[in-house]
Amino acid sequence: HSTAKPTRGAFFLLEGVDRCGKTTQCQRLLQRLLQAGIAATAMRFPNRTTSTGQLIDSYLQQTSNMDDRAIHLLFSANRWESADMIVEQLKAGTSIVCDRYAYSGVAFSASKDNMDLEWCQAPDRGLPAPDCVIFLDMSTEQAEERGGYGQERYEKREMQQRVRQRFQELSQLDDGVQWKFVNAAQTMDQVEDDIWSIAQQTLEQVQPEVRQLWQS
Ligand code: NYM
Repeated sequence: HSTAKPTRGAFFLLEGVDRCGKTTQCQRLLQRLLQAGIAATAMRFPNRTTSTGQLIDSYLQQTSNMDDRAIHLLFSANRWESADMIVEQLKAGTSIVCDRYAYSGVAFSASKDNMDLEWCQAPDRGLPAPDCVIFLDMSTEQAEERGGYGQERYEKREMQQRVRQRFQELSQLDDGVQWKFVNAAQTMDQVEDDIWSIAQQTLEQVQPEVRQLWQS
């Protein structure tokens, strides 16, 4: 056994329903990693800064409409644009803290009528796979107690309930990606500590190869 540092960075993915505190916790995890001397960077999807991201942003803000399949594929393209960069960062030893990814892509799209889960998974197959999914779990009621939803598309109770259900289904896929459930209704400090211990375990278990998502 050796005490050698992992050969690459770890890919931490935080997922959850809207208003679960994901964005705050991504910042906190990034800080903890940096303070521990671990090279790390933050990422979020959708990345609204690219040209696909701008189309997505206007769809979410309801200033444009799009076919359900077209917007789904755009969300996926928005991730593929970063795929090479993700692998390069990990191989260079930089860990990634990512706010949403393909699981959000499937959970939201597959919560719409006539959108099949497997159809939704297909375009994201082969993306760089995360080393763990840290799921910030919270009931729809608890999320709503946090001051209600915003003005964006999908920020409605019925949709959020379906999305949570879809996330549950995705967590049970035998896709080789470990899911860790964190009770997001705790205080911010408690949630941060839970995430930090998961992150430390994950760092110890990182395998040299970056795996491909949903590839048999
Ligand atoms: N969303 C996010 C999707 O519908 N598909 C995706 O692939 C991703 C990454 O966009 N309600 C939804 C979930 C959110 C919304 O996310 C914007 P955020 O984290 O609020 O910027």
